Amino acid sequence: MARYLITSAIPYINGIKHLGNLIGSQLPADLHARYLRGRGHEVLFLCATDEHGTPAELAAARAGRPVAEYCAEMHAVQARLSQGFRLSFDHFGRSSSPENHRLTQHFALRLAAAGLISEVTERQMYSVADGRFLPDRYIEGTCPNCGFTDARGDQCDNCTKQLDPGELINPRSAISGATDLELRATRHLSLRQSAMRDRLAAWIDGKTGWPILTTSIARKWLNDGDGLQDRGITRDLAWGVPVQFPGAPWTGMEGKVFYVWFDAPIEYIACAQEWVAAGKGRDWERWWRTDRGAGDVTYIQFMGKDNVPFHTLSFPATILGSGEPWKLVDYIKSFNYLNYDGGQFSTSRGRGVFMDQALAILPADYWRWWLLSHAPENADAEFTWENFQAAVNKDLADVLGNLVSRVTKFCRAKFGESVPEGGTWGPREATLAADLGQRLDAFEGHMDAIEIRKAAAELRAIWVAGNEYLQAAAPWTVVRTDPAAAAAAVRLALNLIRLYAILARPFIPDAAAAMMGALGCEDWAWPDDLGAALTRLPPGHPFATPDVLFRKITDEERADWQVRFAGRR
Ligand code: B3M
Ligand code: ZN
Repeated sequence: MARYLITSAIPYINGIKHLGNLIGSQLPADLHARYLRGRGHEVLFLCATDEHGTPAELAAARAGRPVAEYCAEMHAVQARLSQGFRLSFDHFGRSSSPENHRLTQHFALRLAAAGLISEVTERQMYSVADGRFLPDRYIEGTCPNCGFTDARGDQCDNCTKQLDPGELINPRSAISGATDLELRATRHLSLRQSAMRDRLAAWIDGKTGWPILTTSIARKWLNDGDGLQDRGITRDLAWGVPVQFPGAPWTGMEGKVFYVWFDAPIEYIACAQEWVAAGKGRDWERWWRTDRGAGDVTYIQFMGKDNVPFHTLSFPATILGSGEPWKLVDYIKSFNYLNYDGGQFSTSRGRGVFMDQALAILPADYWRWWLLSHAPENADAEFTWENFQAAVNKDLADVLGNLVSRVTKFCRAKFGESVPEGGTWGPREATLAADLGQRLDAFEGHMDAIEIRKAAAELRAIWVAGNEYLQAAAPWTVVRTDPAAAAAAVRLALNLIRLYAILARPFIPDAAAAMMGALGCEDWAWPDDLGAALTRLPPGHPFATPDVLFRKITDEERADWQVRFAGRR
């Protein structure tokens, strides 16, 4: 038994996430956490909401709410939806927690003591009417590229050009609309990442087994242009972790907070402290401090590809720069994007399926199965309703669900609701067992390697093998001439249902629980000994015939949903 720390990129607080966000980090992280637990390992699985920064402030302002209240409410909404999707976090924390405030300030102190923080003076837009400096996103104006009148200081949403606020024509404050803006000098803290280039490069070079998607992004940032840039880590905002705190070695930083990307990854650690504070665990240092036992922890992070630079360079710079024995990540699993029906998911246009809408139309397992079996691992993937309907109807209803209902119903009718006795295994059973043994090895290999699509395909093949066996053994025909042989086949098939529940549990936990529940069994032990697993339910063991596990999606539903989630133009 080994110990695994698993974190998912922490979702921004502003708004409900869509299915593309879900498959980009939280759902695959959950799959892996569940798998490792299933294999008997000790797992700490953490996630949180990312609550600071301009998006949170702006979303709260748009909702007409104080930002702290807005974040508390949205955290509760996201927590409820994660539960709905059966995301098995040991704790779902908040980056605005007191723990994260303290830890973020602690890291800033350590980095300053190590000479890795410098003070820089910048010229930044100041709004006289609002009495404050405006971060890039708080400045709007006309795009110099396409003439769009609502371009933001950091980007034009119409032509997607990245902008500098100084380039906007007729700039105005996004808060008040005021146009009396002027460039004023202001001081900020900067993390001297450039001074850490060699240490970071050496660390990345040691990660030979990492996915190409992860290391290529990191190397590009390390080596491109002038190399690793120093990075401003403070912003002129009210909501966030204050930069001027008792004991801080700088002065005059009142009214500034740390940049959201500085404090967000630190929440991975603070979240473990919150987990202890919530009474769910006793010792967070055992997971995070290599001088307190975390040396034998394997730490795996899950995230979308756009988050990779922050996790391969910025956060390690914070950790290494502190000079303290914090646990560094061992493996980063990153994802491409999931597109929606010929375009992109769009929050502003309501295009695509969002987590709350998904659960309102179908149970979590349907979505989990499709998303995981189509995870955007090696390239972007696309959700289409045709593909979703086909996967649900074939894989879940026809292949898995049908096997479960056929076997239990037939057994009830011919032998009663307990595992039948009589008969022995013949060559057909031995062939199935050998085939399953090979497939199980392959499945475990893919799961260990976090090759999610391959693992899903192998799992499906394991279900298909059971169906093919039943088709060939045909107990419904054989029972007329050789009831003992039919009993042996049904007994094996009932044990297959248990095996499938165990293997499928990380993907479709509710269906797995229903299968195991119907079998009246609580033994979820991993089938390390396949032969023993296939005879685990002995003759005479009672079961209950379960309800339909998965229903089919009709063509009418598919057409209706396609229109309903197409979004506004
Ligand atoms: N909230 C971005 C995202 O959700 C950001 C991740 C933070 S991970 C420390 O894609
Ligand atoms: Zn533009």
